[in-house]
Amino acid sequence: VNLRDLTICDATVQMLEKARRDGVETAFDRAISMKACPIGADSACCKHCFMGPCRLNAKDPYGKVGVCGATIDTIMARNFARAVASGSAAHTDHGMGMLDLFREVVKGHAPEYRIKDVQKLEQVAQSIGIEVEGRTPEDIAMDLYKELERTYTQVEGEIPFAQRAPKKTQETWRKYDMIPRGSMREIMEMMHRTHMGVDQDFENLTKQFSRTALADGWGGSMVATEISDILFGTPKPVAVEVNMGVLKEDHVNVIVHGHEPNMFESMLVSVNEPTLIQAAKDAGAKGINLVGMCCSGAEMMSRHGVPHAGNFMSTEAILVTGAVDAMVVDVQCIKQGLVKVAECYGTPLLTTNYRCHIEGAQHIQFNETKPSECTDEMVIKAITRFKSRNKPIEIPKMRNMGIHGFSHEYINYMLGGSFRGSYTPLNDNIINGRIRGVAGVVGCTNPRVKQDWVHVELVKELIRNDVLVVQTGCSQVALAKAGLLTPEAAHLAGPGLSEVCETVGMPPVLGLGSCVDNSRILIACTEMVKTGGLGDSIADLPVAGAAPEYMSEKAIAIGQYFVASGVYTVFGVTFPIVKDTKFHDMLFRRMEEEWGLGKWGFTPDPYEMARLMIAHIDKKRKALGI
Ligand code: BF8
Ligand code: SF4
Repeated sequence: VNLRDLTICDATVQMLEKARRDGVETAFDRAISMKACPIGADSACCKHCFMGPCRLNAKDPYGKVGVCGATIDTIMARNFARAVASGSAAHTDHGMGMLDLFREVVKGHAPEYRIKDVQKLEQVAQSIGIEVEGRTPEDIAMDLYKELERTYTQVEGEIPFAQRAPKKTQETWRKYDMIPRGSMREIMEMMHRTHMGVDQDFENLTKQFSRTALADGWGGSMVATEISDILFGTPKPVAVEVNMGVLKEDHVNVIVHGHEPNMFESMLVSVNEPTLIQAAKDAGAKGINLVGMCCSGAEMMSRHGVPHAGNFMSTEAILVTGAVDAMVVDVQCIKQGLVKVAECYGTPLLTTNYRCHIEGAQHIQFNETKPSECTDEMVIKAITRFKSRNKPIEIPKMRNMGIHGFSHEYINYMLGGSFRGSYTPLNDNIINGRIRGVAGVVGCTNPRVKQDWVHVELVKELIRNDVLVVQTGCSQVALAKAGLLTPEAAHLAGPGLSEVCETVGMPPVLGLGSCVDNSRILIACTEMVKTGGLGDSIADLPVAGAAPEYMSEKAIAIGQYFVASGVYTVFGVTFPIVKDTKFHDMLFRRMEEEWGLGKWGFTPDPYEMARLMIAHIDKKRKALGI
């Protein structure tokens, strides 16, 4: 296999070459030797009970049913629902972790953290009807905590952030009973209803997994984003370097890879601790070099300009440099395969969250009441490893500067000139046609497709057609490595978009942060609706979404909450569903045509994907008469 067929990331290629020489195996190798199961890929199997597992025939979907009689539509809808439940659980549990920290901060139990962004606190509180005038931040924060706890624990009613959505979008949700009560209840009910012998109507299941997904997008993910902004600061544009070249041979290199910003924030404090810097120098290093990977890396680069070393499919490859003195992880997207690679290069792999131990990794529990205890200890471990480096080090030279940290608040500010301004200039540019529409391109990388390639080709095609692109997660890092998160990339955009970019001095591709920060896109869409001229609901907007190289269940949850919010969303790689079935028709047509929401699309081809998204944007423009 030619390594250039596996990834367009030069640094990853270089490290995969070295891995071959070193006899080290990665997920790329395993994806080649282990072909995907064709029955599972179509979601034509069920193991929800022990009369099975049952296999249906995707080529003749209605020719057979499971032992219990379950049809292909029931089986696919249940499998899809469980992916949504799992993905939503991941984001909402992350959000709950942030909310737990927020509560401890408000109560004064976590003295090393504080409310950093009072303006954001007030804005978020106001957005759900909490009085802020003449009150102390502590008072407002306590009320906000109590309100947001309902996102999780509420048994009846509507989760608080649902009221931020456009009125018409809310009405559609209410009509189909889709507004989440509390995420714990929705996820529990979803698991119940997909148990053997319960909900066996794909349409009814679609309503519940939409509600479950909305409990993620307008619930758990949004809580994660907003509370993180309040505690750690709302991102503003910042120039940051990405790619493996951010490692420094003469420094102690610490990588943090995961999702929750709290431990990473504390790590940032630890690496700046004078005694630890001195210890690193005593060990012969010039200093301590902290870099991020994956989503917590994306948050830290947006908020603090911490360099980013790469996305999901580069986490094993970067260990092959031999230059990583510690890889610190928390939760989600952490391949168990890292253990072996880390072992080969003598890199400590350190888990920190009680939810995520990995056999063969060392666990150092992170505790928010004494955060630096854990992070200091990990830095010391990294320094020790630096001292005992005994193998040749090879760091790929690639480094790409880009601008990151475009919160929806900042987009507002950038285009409108004031934090309390409006989205009027964006809407105006859409209405006058300079900007054709807005596309969210997000999600993972996946060894079943050429790493970064689908992301990059898709985004280039979109901006060439005057579609402004907003990004999060591993996709944002793919484009940053390709150099598109710079104002200079405006020349790759069509004439209208490049004119807007040049006037404002912004890149044609805006990086919004991590995967939970997809909630920023929901709010940006809402602002566009509320500003006027582009319809009454999110479903009216000339926007589309894509996750061209997705791999996780979280991506399915995100896709479903965008669809249920009114956005046409196209996935690549593979779609876990059999074509020409009733459930397929539900997701790919009926949700839009009959329920007035968004719908799904699928193609692995980036050019076709761009074409589908642009056609949808044009359809919405036409309906708006613009
Ligand atoms: O939440 S984009 S590979 S790192 S799942 Fe994971 Fe996918 Fe990356 Fe972040 Ni999102
Ligand atoms: Fe088979 Fe039905 Fe059991 Fe699923 S629930 S494994 S289709 S018998």
